[in-house]
Amino acid sequence: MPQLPKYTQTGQTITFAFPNHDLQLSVLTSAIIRVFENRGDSGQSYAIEGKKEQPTDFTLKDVGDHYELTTADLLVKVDSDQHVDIYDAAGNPLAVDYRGKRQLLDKGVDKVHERLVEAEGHSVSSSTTGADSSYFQVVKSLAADEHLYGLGDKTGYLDKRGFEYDNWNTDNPAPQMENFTKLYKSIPVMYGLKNGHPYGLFFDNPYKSHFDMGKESPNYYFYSAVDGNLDYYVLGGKTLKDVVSNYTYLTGRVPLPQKWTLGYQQSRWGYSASQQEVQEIADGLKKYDIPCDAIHFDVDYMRGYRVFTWDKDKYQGDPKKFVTSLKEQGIKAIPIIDPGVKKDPDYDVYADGIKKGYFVKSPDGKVYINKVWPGDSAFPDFGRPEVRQWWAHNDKFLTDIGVGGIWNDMNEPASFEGPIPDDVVFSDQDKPSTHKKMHNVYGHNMAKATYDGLKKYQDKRPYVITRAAYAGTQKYSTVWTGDNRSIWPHIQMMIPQLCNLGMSGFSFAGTDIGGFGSDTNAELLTRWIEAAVFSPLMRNHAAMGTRHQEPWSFGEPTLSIYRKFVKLRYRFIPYLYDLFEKGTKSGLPVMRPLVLNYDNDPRVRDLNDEFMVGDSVLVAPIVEKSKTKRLVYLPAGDWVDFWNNRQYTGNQDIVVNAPLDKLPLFIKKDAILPWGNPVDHISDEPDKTMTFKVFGDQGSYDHYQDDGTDFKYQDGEFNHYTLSVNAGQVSIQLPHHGFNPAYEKITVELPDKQVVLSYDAASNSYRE
Ligand code: MIG
Repeated sequence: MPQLPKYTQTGQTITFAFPNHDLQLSVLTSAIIRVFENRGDSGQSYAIEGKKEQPTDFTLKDVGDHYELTTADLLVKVDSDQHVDIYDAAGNPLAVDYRGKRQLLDKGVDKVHERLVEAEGHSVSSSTTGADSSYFQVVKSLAADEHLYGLGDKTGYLDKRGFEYDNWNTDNPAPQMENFTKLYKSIPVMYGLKNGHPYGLFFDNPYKSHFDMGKESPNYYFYSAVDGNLDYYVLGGKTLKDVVSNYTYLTGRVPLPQKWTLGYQQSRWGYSASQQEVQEIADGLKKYDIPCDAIHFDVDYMRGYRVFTWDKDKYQGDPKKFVTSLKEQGIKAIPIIDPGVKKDPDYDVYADGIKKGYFVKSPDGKVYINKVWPGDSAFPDFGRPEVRQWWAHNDKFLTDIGVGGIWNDMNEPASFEGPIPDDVVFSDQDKPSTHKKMHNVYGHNMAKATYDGLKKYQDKRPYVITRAAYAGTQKYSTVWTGDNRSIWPHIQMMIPQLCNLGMSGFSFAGTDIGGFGSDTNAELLTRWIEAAVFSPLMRNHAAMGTRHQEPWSFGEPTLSIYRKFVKLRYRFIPYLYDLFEKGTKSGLPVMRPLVLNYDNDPRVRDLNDEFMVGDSVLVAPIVEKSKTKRLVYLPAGDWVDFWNNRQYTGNQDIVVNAPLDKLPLFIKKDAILPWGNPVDHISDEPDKTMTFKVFGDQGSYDHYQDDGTDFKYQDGEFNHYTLSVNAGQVSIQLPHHGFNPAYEKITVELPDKQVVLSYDAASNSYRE
């Protein structure tokens, strides 16, 4: 056994002098430790902004054959072979380096057979060919009882164990199934529940990377990257919630959205080719009594797919007039913006970008051109702060028209004429770098630029929706999961996908309701609107050329059921808004897997067809064709059936009938939920009244209210209400009253009675 390396300490960073590379451990907090090995890459993190290190007590001891670094939450052991082993404070192993040799999936095939197999269209797996030219890898032991979560938007199931994934933002229109290793986002955070003990690892490296989550072997999982530094953060905490909270402390939390963004949104690729069609959709929503807050404008509204243009010919010469009229009808316009700028010297955005040198270039110095929607296009160099500012400035074109937000697509970046070569010159802030390094943060930087533009020119909480993202993009943007299909496996996938996105920091996420590609059908659309009624982003969107899937497309009973659930959504918006507000402080997602709330319960560790909304609402949608009843697992505690108030004790499976118009929905006993007024659109006018439903005869609840649009809440312009119910007695306080008017009247619905309280200015509280 070689000798332990020498070390030096600077502040909370210990540097161990190993022969090849120094290894650094930095204590950021008692539950966040950075493991860093400089392998020559420079530059700053895109995921982490600002100083995250807090003064933290820790000790470092030489215990003979290894060092031990101890904080209040974590114990890290470093030995002379450069193993890094992580334990919790009680000494339970969390992430311990694997000592054995990797066991490749098979012994490989010879070159001749490999070519034949590939000629038939099969791909030979990377570990077989050795094509996985890993620059470094981190291999950690798997326990028999270990479950793995996170990784953002990947396909498949809640528990990632047994699968492999790549981080290389990719637009692949094929049906996304569990064998897909990559989608549009790269969010390299993973969580483990090892023998019931939670932890997380965040690998902050934007280069292409790979996670094998115990597919190759049940004995280990590994992470590898093709370049960059070894740079990962160990995340501890007593519960899985603590660990998620620590991850979002590090990479940032979803900011408070505008309230209307939680409303229903209607979209279809094709609507925006004519003002008349968009108006027909708005009329349909009104006629069929479907509450709605936004219509999305896909690529067709532009002039020849030129970003930051609006084809006036399609909008009676005046898009602003139409957007204003839509707003008066209660509906915001959300236009799409792609990164590709049409190569056209007569087009000002292109000409300006060329003049200023803002597009990425081939190594020979010429502007790099690939094809996207507008045909030959140039790609803004979003890694540069100056280019982001320029892009943000272009947003003014849209904010002047009066849009409600901006939808960013194709920002992986996608390209139609082959992939962008690795060596195309993209900037890393102000330094020339490569596509190889900047690919996975391209969408992140575009979303950040869009956020900055909206903030500057709208003075509202920016509403950005992006398809591509990196860890940390949640600070700037909502996400949707891209091009799913109208197939049952994709309504099923929605649950684990949104739950893992939530655990990966992306609380504000949604899927295309009804399915994007392929033709939907009445039953699928119905089940989808039910399953998505709590989806943080609630948007029906479909591809051009597919069967129409507006709520009224299938007649009855689809329309009535659809309406019932959209109306239910609006009742729940104050609860969702409260959860978003709480999430700005806790970093916990709105929509969550049961394991996040009940990490001690082995039954929920790979539960793919149920989820929770906050701590109080349990949803068990039907996600299979022709099914009208299902098993619902209720975790510990007592539960109330939302539809009939029947009570159940938890820790058991129950059989629930769910005919086509029913979503199995359970509320935790003694929970209190705010209950929004029935509205067609979320109004900018403050609510004068509010209702709370009590699912028991006791309980307490914290409720938040502000103007729902701008940043004044940051100067204290918000109200914080606390409700408590004891043996049927209601009391409501207003511990923070900074927004006016506070509710004039509050109705509290108990199981057997209704209590109405009015605001009393003298005591600044509510009285019967
Ligand atoms: O190449 O703008 O995921 O939502 O409707 C397709 C057209 C480009 C992909 C997006 C989808 C959008 C579509 N876009």
